[in-house]
Amino acid sequence: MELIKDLPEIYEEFAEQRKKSFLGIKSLKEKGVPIVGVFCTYFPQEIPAAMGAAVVGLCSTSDETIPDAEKDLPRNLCPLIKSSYGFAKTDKCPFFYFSDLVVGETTCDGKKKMYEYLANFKPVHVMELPNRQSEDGCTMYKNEIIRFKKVLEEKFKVIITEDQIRAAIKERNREREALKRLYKLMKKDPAPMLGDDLYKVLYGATFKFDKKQSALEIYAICDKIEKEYEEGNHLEKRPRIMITGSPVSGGASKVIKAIEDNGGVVVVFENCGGAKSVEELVDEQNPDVYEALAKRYLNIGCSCMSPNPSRYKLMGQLIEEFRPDAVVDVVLQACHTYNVETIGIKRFVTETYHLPYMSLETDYSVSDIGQLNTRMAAFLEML
Ligand code: BJ8
Repeated sequence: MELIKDLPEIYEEFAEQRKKSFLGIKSLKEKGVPIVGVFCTYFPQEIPAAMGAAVVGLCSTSDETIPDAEKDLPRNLCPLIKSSYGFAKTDKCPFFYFSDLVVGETTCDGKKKMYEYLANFKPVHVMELPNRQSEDGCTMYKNEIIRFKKVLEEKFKVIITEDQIRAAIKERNREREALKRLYKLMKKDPAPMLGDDLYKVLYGATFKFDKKQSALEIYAICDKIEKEYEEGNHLEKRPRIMITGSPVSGGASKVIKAIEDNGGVVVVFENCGGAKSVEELVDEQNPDVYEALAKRYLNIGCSCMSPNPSRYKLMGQLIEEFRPDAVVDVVLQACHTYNVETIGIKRFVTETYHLPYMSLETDYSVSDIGQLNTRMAAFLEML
């Protein structure tokens, strides 16, 4: 695929993709395509994809709807949870509006309790996610995936076959491979692009409903970046940063900006939205498609798992691959699980890898941007 546009224009188009897909989802709805709204990386996308449904990430990353949410929910709750609820309550998320079914998982306490109230606005199905990545946990999640498949079959009066699931697994794996090729380009030093631009593509791609086409586009972008890199078009040398912790989309993307406005470059996102959501493929050789899905999804290293070895494993792998100069651990305010995990992550980063580490707590507001910039400038200065 030939890309005629320049890279900055392509990045901006991906940044606009969420808004552009408002119309896309409307037209899918008019054609009778079932719409499934989701919030979390643990959601096994292949099951609804197998029946031809569109899967869409629901709005949850802006502080615009938080005052409305705080009328019902406690103020000292994670902004992601308040924002999600606020969008549903105020009907300001077009994806929520068009969703036939909203699916949540029993991840952190705040989220799973919030889903109880979300059911006042939409049909909600909650998947029971175990908190341990044990063999029993895997069997339990496999059964949950089968239960979810039955819920879809009953609700939409369809039969979902294993062959359809297998095809969906292949399609999503091809998309994952394309996204991996893109973010692995950041192993180059100096980096080929800003982390902010990389994130625009990673985030925008989740709002492309034609996954085959999306994978082709991403491969074409990779080719273009590589060609430009060979011609000497890349960033100057900058301190290389890994971001880990809570998701940094929307309001929390100010952290990426603070790093890059102060001279650093985010070369790898370990958190959801980055490698945590994409890195591991579903095993296409496993004859048991449900087990293959359960294993892949349950292996995600979110702090709601206890213990959480997958996070350390992925971080170690990414540190070795991307050679960051430091790690920034982002905690969304009142996220107890990521907050408690900071001490373990700090020890891991500083004692095992001897890298500088910073944890910071933030929300979706603009109130701490000045403070973030000051802290980041001082942190980058010492690298
Ligand atoms: S798999 S990171 S998308 S749960 S930040 S709502 S954990 S209090 S966003 Fe997440 Fe799934 Fe995990 Fe990823 Fe709770 Fe923490 Fe808020 Fe969080």
